[in-house]
Amino acid sequence: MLLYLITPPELNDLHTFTKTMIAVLDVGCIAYFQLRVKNLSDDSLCRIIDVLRPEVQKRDVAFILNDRHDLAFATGCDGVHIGQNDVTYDQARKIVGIKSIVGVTCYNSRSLATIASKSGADYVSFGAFYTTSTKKITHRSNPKILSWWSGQMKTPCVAIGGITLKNATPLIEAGADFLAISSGIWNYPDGAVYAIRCFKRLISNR
Ligand code: TZP
Ligand code: MG
Repeated sequence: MLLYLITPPELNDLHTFTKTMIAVLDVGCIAYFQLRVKNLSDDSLCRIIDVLRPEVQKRDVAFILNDRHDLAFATGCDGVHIGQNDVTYDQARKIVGIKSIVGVTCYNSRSLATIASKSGADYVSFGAFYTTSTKKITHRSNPKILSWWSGQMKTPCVAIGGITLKNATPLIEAGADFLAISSGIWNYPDGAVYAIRCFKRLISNR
């Protein structure tokens, strides 16, 4: 069990964020890092990727871009995360190539996840498990889908949505392979580095 760190939705002070991100990554226990910022021009997005991507990749963490398979390929990201309203898995795979990571949002749906897995997705994500202000939630998930999935399928599953230190344990016990977290790290009252240290302890030996 490892973590999947998602950026805050806005990165207004990129310099300060980069320093915090490096300190967080250096704690360890993070497998994926997703850049998820909305409503930016391609130029602004590429500028952020150019700053963050090398720091993430040199720590052996996969740099995943949300939504934009085209830019993920063009800018040297390790992969792309696509939702059910983005391009299809096949369209994304065709652009990013067989070596890149493609992850797919599957809400609380066994059938969407089975289709994604059979198509070749590197991971499927289920959520939202809890309420969150990071994203307007259209689907809620139940931990039962994690136990069902991990009992049947080899494709790793990611749990997402409102995950914090206080509510993560049922998802870990249900069989999530990765916990995807944004506000539970960045908005933690004692700081992001402290939060990630606590998560590291929580998931150790899982
Ligand atoms: N998809 C479902 S919930 C969510 C996304 C991208 C937001 C995750 O952020 P947080 O702050 O951990 O709820
Ligand atoms: Mg999307």
